[in-house]
Amino acid sequence: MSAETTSDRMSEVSKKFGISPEDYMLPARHMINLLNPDGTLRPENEQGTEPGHEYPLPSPARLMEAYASLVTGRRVNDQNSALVRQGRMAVYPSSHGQEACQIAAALCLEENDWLFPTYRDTVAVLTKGVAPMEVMTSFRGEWHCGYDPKAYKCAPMSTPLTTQLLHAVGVAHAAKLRGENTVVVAMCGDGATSEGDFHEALNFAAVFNLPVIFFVQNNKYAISVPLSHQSAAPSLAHKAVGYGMAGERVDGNDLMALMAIMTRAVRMAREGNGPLLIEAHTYRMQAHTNADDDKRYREDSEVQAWIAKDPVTRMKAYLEDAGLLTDAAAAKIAQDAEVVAKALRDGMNQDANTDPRELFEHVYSTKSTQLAEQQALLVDELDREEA
Ligand SMILES: Cc1ncc(C[n+]2csc(CCOP(=O)(O)OP(=O)(O)O)c2C)c(N)n1
Repeated sequence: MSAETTSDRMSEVSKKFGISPEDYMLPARHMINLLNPDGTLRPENEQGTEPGHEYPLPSPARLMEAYASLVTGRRVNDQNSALVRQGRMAVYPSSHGQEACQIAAALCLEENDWLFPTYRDTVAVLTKGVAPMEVMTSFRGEWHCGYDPKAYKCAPMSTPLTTQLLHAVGVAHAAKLRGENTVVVAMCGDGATSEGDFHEALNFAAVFNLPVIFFVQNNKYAISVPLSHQSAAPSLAHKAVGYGMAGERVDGNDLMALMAIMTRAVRMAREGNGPLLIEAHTYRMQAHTNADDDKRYREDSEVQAWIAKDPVTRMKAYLEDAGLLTDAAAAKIAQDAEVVAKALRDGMNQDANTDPRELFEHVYSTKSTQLAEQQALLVDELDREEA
C-alpha cells in the first residue's frame, strides 16, 4: 500500500467525523467516561464529546447482559483465587478490578470475530463463550490450551508478553485476503507495550489497514514496574497517531463507557476503517499473582482509592437507580454466577488426568534427538516409579 493510499484513507475517515486526520487519530483530550464512581450518569458535556468522540449509550438490555457477565467475572476471579489457596491450582493471575474491560472487549464482538487474550484475560475468554473448566485447564498445567481456539474464535491465553498481537494481526490479514468480514481484538497490558512485538504488530496492522482493535488494559503496573518506567508518551493511546491509526482513552472501570467505545470501534473496524488502539485505564486491585508481594512496591492507600472506583458497585448503582436492576433480577444474576463458580470448584476438585508423556507430542512433527532423549528419560523415571 502506498503512502498516498494510507493518507487518502485517513482523510476519508476523518471526513466522516468532520475533523482533520490528526484530530481523528488523537485520543480525546479527556478520558472517555460516562458514569461517575458513584454510578451517576455524567452530564453529556463532560463525556468527551469533542468532534469525533461522541459515543452512543448502550441499550438497557445490553447493559443488563454486560452487568450479569461482570458479576460472573468477579465471582470467577474470586473463586479461582480461593482455589489457589486450597492448592488446587499453582497460580492464577486475577483480573479482580479489571473485569469491566474484559467483558466489553469480548461482548462487543460477533460470533465469527476473533479474540487474542493474555494470561490475565480469563474473564474475557469466559465471556467469549468458552466453558469455565476449559478456560482453566492450562492453569493447572493439564494441557496447553483447554479449548479449541478455532471453535470459539479465541486464541490460547498468551503467557509470552505481546506475541499474541502479532498472531492477531496475522489472522486479521488472512481474513481480509479471504474477503471475510472478521474483526479481531488483541489484548495486552501496559507493560506489554514496551515489547518490540507491540511496534511490529501495530505498524503492520496500520500499513495493511487491518480490522484489528488493540485493547490495552493499563492497570498501572507490570508486576512491580510502574507505568512511568514503561513510557514517556502523554498516554499509551497517543502512540496510535505515530502508526497512522486512531487512539482512544477510556475509563476501564466504567462498563458503560467501555461498551460504548468498543461497539463503535468494532463497527469502524468492520467497515474497513483500519485498526484502532484503545487504552483502558484500570487497576490491578490484587497482586500480580500469588507469587507476588505487592506491598513491596505500592501503598495500600493507592489500592484503597481504586477500590472506591470498583466497576461492579458502580454499574450496580446505575442500574438500580435506573430501575433496571430489581431485587429479583439481582438474585438471578447472583445465582447464575454461583453455578459457574460451582462448576469450577467441582472440576478443580477432580485430579487432572493427563499422561505426562504427552508433553513431548505435538512439539515437532519429527522429534529432535534431544527431545527424544528427554522423553526416554521421563518414561524411564515413570516406569521405575510404577514398578
Ligand atoms: C516476552 C516476555 N518477557 C517477560 C515475561 C515475564 N512477565 C510476565 S508478566 C510480566 C509483566 C506484564 O505486565 P503487563 O503487560 O502490564 O500486564 P499485567 O500483568 O499487568 O496484566 C512480565 C514482565 C513474559 N511473560 N514474557
